[in-house]
Amino acid sequence: MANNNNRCRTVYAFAREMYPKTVKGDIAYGTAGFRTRAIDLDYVMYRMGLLAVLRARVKRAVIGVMITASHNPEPDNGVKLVDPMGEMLEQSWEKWATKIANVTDDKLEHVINDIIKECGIENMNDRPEIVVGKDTRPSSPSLAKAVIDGVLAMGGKPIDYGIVTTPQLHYFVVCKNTHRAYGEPTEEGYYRKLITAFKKVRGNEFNNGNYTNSIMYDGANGVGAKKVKYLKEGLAGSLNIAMYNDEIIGSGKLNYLCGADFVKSQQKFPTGLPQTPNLRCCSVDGDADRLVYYYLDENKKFHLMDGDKIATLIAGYLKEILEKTGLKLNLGLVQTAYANGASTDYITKELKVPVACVATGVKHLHHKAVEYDIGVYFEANGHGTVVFKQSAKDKIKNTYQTNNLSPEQKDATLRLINIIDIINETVGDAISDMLLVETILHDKGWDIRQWEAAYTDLPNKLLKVTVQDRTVVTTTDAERKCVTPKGLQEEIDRIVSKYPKGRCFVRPSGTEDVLRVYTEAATKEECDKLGIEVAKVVYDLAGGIGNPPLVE
Ligand code: 16G
Ligand code: MG
Repeated sequence: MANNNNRCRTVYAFAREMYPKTVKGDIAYGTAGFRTRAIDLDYVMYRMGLLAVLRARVKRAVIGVMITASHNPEPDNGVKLVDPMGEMLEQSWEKWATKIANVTDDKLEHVINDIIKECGIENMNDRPEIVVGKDTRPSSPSLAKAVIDGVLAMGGKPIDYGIVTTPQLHYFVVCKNTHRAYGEPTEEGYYRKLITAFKKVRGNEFNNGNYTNSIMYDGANGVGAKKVKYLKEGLAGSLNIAMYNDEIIGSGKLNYLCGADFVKSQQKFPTGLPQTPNLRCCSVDGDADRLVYYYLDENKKFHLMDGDKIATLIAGYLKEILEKTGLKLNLGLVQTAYANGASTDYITKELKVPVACVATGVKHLHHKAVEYDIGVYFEANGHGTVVFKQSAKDKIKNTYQTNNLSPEQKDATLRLINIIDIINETVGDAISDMLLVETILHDKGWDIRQWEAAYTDLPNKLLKVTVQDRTVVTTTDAERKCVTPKGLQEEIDRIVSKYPKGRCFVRPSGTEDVLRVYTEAATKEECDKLGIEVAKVVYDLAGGIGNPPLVE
């Protein structure tokens, strides 16, 4: 205990001298960690360094800390903690994260002691490794130093990976915790794993049918641009990646008029890419964990292939491959309420893959997906991956070793084995997802229009309503129904029933101080009308402030 006291005093002295709490109010733990203006984050970062070491001691494993504000503007920043198997910090610890981030400097020691006591941490003398990564924001280096100082003050061993994508950081954490069974915990190891598997599946025929091996890539002027350069070299022509929006550090252009979030939320072609018709284009976000595809047709009309389209492509393909292998493994798709109704219909009715719906946020999707032998999960915004149970992977590998497979079965099983290595199972990964989509399109011999033709999205709209207090809205049924305020859901149901194929839900944002209103209907006009009608009711019943609802 004496040692603990010394440790806490070091932590406190450091906090007071270097990272005093500069913001009076509290910062809230959002959907995926803390995120706000970078200038307000020094002390939060230091404290997350402290917390990461405590978490590592409890889990007796390596923990990750990623500094990024993803698709948000360049002056913002944020931090997320990565648990031992690549998951987001366990939800039960969000309360500790919130407490330690918001306590005054003089009480920091108490919170640390509370965590030590409640979690039964006995050994404060070991040096658990904490893996730290950051995106390309100009504020990231000094914030990373704050995290590292926190780790050191608490007696941990920081491993600084410098600028990496969020999914690379998750990968490093899992590699370390599986003692390299998942892969080499280095950037080279990451590229090698993905590229080797990709090239094996692609073989020597780089083109196939209507598929051509060239893609336009929008790097959002961020880490996704920087990292794809290495990938591109390794792919050596098997896939030609034409880079756009690759001004990396300090250009002020991060996510500006480009990137996956811009393309998806504005439903617009990004700046900087050639507007040649029918070219297959893709965009990643500011930390390269989201991916969307799109193209312009001959009439310059924009066509989007979002997370739902990617999810259905992958789930449908995995189902086909599984059938060819003859393996009996259960495959499921996890979506959120944002998934377009047409995608859910298509996947359940045509592809006959079971679908589960969970609340927004990767932590919820990932959690559900691991229940299946093979779980595909995607948010409509382009964040997702595939996870395989260890028993499923073993079964696939063992089957490949048996002698009683037909040539077709053998071929499909080997393909599946390689596909597992293209996928970053640790979290949604734009780069790995892109390689997977390219692999599937290549195998099917499809151009982007053939992919798009699988089903047609229902027109949809996302509106924001600003209210006094967004916590007045609470939801149930994976955010598809409002519980409070009283009467709101009845009003929504009444309005929705007037619109053919109408669907709508309202939820408080986890990252912004607003309510979100999502609507879908048979035509664009009806969808827009439905959105405004519901937004007005929300404004009235949930305490709207400022101007009545505006289209986002
Ligand atoms: C976070 C989530 C993202 C989700 C978004 C919703 C992670 C890694 N990121 O960015 O998945 O779609 O929040 O934001 O979980 P909202 O709550 O403001 O609508
Ligand atoms: Mg992101």
